[in-house]
Amino acid sequence: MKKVAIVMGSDSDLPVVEKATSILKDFGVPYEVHVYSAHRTPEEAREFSVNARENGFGAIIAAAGMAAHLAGAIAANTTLPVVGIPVKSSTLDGLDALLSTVQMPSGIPVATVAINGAANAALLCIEILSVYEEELAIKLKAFRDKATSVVLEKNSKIEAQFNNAN
Ligand code: RP5
Repeated sequence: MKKVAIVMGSDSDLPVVEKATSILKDFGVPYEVHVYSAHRTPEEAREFSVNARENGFGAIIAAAGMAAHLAGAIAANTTLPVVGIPVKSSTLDGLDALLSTVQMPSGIPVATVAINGAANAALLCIEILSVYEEELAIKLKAFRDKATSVVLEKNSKIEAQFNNAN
């Protein structure tokens, strides 16, 4: 199976990124985690991206905050799918990172998830790998079915609480 790379701009992004590592682990998807900054280590970020496909990766998650150019800088140097996580920092509530990550020029796509949306970043990468990995497609279906059951159970409780008295 191809690996998922998670690259973050700083180790301070780790609390956000851990939601993605947890899901990848649960699904049995091999992954690596790296710290490369588009601004502080541009050469290393480029080197990693250029070699990512031949190093066995199938998708890359890039998490960064503030003027978050990491996902775009990685996407510029690989044709692997890149999923960007805008990380919320202490100012501007993550809107800075969201706009920096999502507003890519035509031709260099970055699939941007919600601010701090690491769970969806992992799930999107798993969906990408599931095109060729039937085992992952089955696990994704089970994951969705479980989410459905959880909501229906909540609905039953709420309906019992509010509707039976009418
Ligand atoms: C970004 O700047 C990083 O991705 C991080 O979200 C933010 C702050 O980095 P540190 O100053 O904590 O290293 O490049």
